[in-house]
Amino acid sequence: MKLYYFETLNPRKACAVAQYLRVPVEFARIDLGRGEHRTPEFLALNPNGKVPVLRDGDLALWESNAIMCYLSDAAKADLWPHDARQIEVLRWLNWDACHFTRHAGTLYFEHIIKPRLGLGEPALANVKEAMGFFRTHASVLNDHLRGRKFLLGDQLTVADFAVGITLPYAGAAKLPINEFPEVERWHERLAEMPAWRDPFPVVRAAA
Ligand SMILES: N[C@@H](CCC(=O)N[C@@H](CS)C(=O)NCC(=O)O)C(=O)O
Repeated sequence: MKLYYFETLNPRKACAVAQYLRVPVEFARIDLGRGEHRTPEFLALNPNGKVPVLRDGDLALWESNAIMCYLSDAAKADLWPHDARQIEVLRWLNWDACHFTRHAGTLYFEHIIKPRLGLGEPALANVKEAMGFFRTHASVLNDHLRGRKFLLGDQLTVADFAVGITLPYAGAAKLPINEFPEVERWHERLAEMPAWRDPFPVVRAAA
């Protein structure tokens, strides 16, 4: 299997799960800054021109959540459970895409990606709106996590990898997670995993 990634938010989920489960994937770095995601070869794998993509034989699978689930099945692991818990995981994945990481991702984009790619100053109206939504949804998450180790209780699932993915960037993205102690506690637990802290392969500079 080959995992195409860059050191950004969505590939981080796929890389973290691959590393956590020790799935023997070959990592292929697609440099977004150099437009490597717009080459005909890459667009043949993902017509959306986005990372991550997982290649397994003839399959070219895009969408980070689907990739996490595929990796869990490939490793015969339980991060994507195949019983009644799956509905609960699905609920959190959808909530995350539509609400939590949607707005946290805006703050990540405005404060981290824009300066990194030289795209100008953060758009203040976007930041203000995203900050308001972030607080609303972080409050829901905070209440849910009270008395729970992970989103589904004692069991770590792909939902934790998805919902938590902006939190390693909380400082630079200016996410006010210090207002949400249960979210902070949960994220500290995730950060105990080396695969969460350091999901990306080390890139060696060309000699
Ligand atoms: N919904 C997709 C989003 C993928 C995505 O937006 N990837 C970004 C990096 S985090 C990307 O490749 N952006 C390049 C571009 O849009 O030009 C997923 O979860 O995989």
